[in-house]
Amino acid sequence: MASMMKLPGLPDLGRCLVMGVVNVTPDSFSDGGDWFDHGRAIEHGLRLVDEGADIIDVGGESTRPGAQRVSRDEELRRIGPVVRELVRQGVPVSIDTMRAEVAEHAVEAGAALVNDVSGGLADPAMARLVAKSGVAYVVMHWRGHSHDMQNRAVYTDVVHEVHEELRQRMEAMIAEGVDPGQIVLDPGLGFSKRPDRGHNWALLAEMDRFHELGRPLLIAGSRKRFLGRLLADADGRDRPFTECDAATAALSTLAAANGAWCVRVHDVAPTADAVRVAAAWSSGGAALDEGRADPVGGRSRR
Ligand code: PMM
Repeated sequence: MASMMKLPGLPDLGRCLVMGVVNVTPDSFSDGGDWFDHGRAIEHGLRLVDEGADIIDVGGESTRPGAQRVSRDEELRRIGPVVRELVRQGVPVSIDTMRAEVAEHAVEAGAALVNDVSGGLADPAMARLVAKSGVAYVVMHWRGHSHDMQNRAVYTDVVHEVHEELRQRMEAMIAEGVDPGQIVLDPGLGFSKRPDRGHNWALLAEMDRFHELGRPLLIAGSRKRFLGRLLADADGRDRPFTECDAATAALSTLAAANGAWCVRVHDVAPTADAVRVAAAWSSGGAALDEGRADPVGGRSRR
């Protein structure tokens, strides 16, 4: 199954992995400003590992709808010390960036995965960097920068179009020298997908179509607006993202049960439990019966 594919430099625990988010930004959608200070960001990353995160995704640029870009130097200033310290403490680190120079800096510091929400479209130098470094690389479905991405959420058949565009990006990266074994695919929930049009749910309902592309899948729906919209109150007001963590954990369970390789979340503890429930369910408790003390990969406690 796609979820069990081994990626270079990353754990293979026989279950869906949990990626904990550390946004070192003042303006990210759900946690902007919370971890903007380097010390707090590092502490938070380590806490998420204690809660069961297998990978920590460090980002220095907000991609919330409408966000403006930050400079390369500012992005480097934000992520550098956080990536270095988490790597030093033995944490598998992912760098959430669209810039090849930022990815290069993080990989040299020991990051094991480059998480590029633009799938190589934002920076033409990204493919070369990824090919040269050999690290795992997330290709996400993307139609443009945050300032106007929601204007591009126009589809006749969202599943078909996202599938095709993702396949083309994967092939473009491979044509530039990236080994297919480095690639993870992500349908990009919330990115040029409208919360009021069912775009995100259509993609989730047809996850199998994305498995056909033959690469591990990353699902990142945590605290996104389509959850708030689903859970709107009787007056039609979206549920605040701070109250969407139970829905996120439910999403994690279903993503894991449907073969996701990894789920990216802000609130790690419930999802760490969710992926274990999904693994035990789908194996029929086989690992438990074998008497393994660590039936579904254990918690990655330090
Ligand atoms: N979403 C956000 C940031 N990084 N990376 C991937 N691969 N997929 C995503 O859907 C994704 C991402 C935005 O979420 P946040 O700012 O609330 O963390």
